[in-house]
Amino acid sequence: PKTIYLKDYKAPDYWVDETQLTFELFEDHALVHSRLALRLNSDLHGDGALPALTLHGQELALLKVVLDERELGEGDYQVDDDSLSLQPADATFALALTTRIEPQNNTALEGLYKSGSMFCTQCEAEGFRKITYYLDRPDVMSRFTTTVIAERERYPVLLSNGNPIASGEHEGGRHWVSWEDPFPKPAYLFALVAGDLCLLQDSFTTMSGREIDLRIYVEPENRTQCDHAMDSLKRSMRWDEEVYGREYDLDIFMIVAVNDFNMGAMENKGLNIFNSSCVLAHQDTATDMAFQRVEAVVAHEYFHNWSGNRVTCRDWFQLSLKEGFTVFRDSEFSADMNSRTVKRIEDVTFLRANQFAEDAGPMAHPVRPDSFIEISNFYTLTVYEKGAEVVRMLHTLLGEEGFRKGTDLYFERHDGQAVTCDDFIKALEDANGADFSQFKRWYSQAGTPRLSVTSEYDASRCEYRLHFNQVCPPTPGQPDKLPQVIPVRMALLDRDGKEMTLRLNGEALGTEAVVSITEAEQTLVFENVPTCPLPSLLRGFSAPVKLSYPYSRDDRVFLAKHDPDGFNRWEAAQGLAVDVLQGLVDIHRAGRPLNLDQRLVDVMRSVITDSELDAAMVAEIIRLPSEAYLVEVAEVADVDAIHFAREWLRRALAVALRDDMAARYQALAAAGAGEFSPSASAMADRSLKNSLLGYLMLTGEQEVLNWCVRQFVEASNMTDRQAALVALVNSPFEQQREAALADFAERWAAYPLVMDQWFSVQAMASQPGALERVQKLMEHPLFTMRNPNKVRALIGAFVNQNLANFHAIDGSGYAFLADRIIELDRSNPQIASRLVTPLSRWRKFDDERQALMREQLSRILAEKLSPDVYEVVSKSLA
Ligand code: BAL
Ligand code: ZN
Repeated sequence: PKTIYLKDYKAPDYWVDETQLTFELFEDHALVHSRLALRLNSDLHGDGALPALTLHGQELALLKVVLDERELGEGDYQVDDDSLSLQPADATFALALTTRIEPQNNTALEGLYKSGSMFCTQCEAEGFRKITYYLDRPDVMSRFTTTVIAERERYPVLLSNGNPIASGEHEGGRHWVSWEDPFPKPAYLFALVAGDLCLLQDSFTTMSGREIDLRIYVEPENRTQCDHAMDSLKRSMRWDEEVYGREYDLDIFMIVAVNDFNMGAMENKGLNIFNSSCVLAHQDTATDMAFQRVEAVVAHEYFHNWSGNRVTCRDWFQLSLKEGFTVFRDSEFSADMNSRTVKRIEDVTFLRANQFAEDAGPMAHPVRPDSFIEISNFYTLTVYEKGAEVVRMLHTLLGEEGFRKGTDLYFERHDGQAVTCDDFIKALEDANGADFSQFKRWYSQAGTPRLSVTSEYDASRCEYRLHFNQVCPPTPGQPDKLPQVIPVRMALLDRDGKEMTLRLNGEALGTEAVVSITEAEQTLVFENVPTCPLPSLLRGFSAPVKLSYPYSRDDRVFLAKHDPDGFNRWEAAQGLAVDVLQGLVDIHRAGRPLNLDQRLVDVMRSVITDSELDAAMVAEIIRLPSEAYLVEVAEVADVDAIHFAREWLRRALAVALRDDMAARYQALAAAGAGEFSPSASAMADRSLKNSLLGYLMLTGEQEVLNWCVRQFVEASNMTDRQAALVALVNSPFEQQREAALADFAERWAAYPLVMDQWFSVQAMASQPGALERVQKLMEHPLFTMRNPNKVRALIGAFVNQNLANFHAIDGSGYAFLADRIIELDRSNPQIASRLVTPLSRWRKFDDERQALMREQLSRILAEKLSPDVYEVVSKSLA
């Protein structure tokens, strides 16, 4: 397969001013008629010479080509596997095409396909070329008019982008609807839906007083699970007006939920198509986490209407222009709707366990990649989450007001355009008179910088020095890195935990400051520092770096109890837990008995018994770092020792804190009994209660088992029921475990998303024998490899979240995964490619496992592969 480079970007030879599409949908195929108004790009071809027109197209049967009303014969154009070329005779011309496609046989879920009985589309990034021949690139923006024709009985609802303009009946029980989208857009934002759907309808009045018709379409059985998504949509619309001054532009905004979807959701103009897992939420069937995900994804897709649709990407190397910015926007929205600190903790935890691992692995790439084979492989944690961190740093450096001035200018300057990450930065610079030339290295350099800090206090001069050293490790294709701009939000604490006034270079900075570290080595000298302080560094995780400072465990305990900054209190407790766990891993590897550091018990007890502290914060503080994160921070990860040490510590903490945990659990259970509440504080209480239940079950006490079974049976909501199920499935109480699993499966068999949880809970259970269990579950009548959610729920959960079993030293987990990748690549390359990630991390493990993992990667590489899987596997072995 061919590698595509950013440096080779060239504007298109032709523009498509108008795109008229007519879809005739049938049970075994679809006909797509397109009529394009094309125009020479005279900026490139000012001399009037007419280059050939080459349109993208894949897996299409071309039935008809009409150039300016003249039907062309086969000798008049060239077709290959990826394109259609012909020679225009004029600088402006009309091209009409008819293609035949088979959505029913489209298992890759790209382009037009069927999900159950419904037709739907997914065009980003390059799916439109599987619908018809087109200039399928984001810098070609066109006004679309779409007519959908289908059998009325089966497909009463026919949708596309924009506003509905006409509809009517055809003979033979068929009907049609035409949609017109007045905003020029690239083909990746095209969407079509046809199905028998029911509707939840509401409205929103925009800041200028326009009434918007809001519609959520779902299959009839899901009608009662849409209220939360609708509510989230309205709050997102209001928030984008208030925080960014962005108003919605069409008269109608639609969301459609589909069961078979590769991604979470898609921001097609005016017609967002969602994975049902990101729309449906009802307390009986969805956990609080699912509620929060629905809120975040609805917001994310809505925010794309400006950051992505009105202003889009020039080319796919600029993907983070819209994704990094939009993830930043949705995370700020969620922070405003819920607890800001807890949201930040969740995001940082996720980033460090997952994106840092990507940045240290064979697929490491800059936020703006330089090259790719298959763009679908670059919808990554780096482009999305690290991209959002980069935007967050810009926000930190400019402040709220400066950032808003910058985004106002960006939207005003580039409305209706396809632009680059440089254009985004330029708008922020111009609006603020700032210079981000060095900062832009965050877009071009891959890898996670390590920021090492040391300090010294000069009592005689009352000076406190902080020395910063930044190093970014080599990544594929980038052996050497230049220093980046690292904004460090910080404070200095005295012995009472009080923030000192900061004085730097004669300037008073208040008690908290953001200092920019721009050199490889840099020293800050704080003046008038009366006593030796303890620094509180990188507050709120103000830059995506690996910070190290030689904190002792006592320092961390002090910060965990006294830092006025909530995020850094959590960070100190996490740091303590990581340190303790790393120590336990070493002790276990040395064959010595493990011992419990009472300081960790002390920190945990202090938060569990603190009823003033936000319960969600307590839940975060007592959650031990994940095995995935411990693997990430290890030089060579000993998965068995990590699993053993973490499980040992969890049990030891449960035993040591049994009475405090039990008292808090009981109090929370009593407070939460009665009417279900979806409020943030009720969610926080459930989160803590269930975390405590997980610990308490490790004591093995019959009394706790009774509490757990009672919670499972009597739960008023899925959060509590699922938490009890998880605790039972991970317990040694076999009879109760099997009974709960059977009960759950019987009760929820008709709810695919609930059954996804049932599959996941079992796939993640860490007892031995997990692989056999997963293999058996693959034969369950409700499991299918054709549904991405099912693959993620069972296979994905096992290989990503059951490290001890996946990494079994006999290599069985690796062989199982390789088989699944090979199998899935034949039907759905995007999902297959995602599954390669755990194998790609082979360098993290011991020699024996490395060899086993490489053997499976080589076995995959020997197959005939999609470009998607080929790219990840070949780069993993390079
Ligand atoms: N644009 C693909 C889905 C999303 O990031 O919103
Ligand atoms: Zn997005």
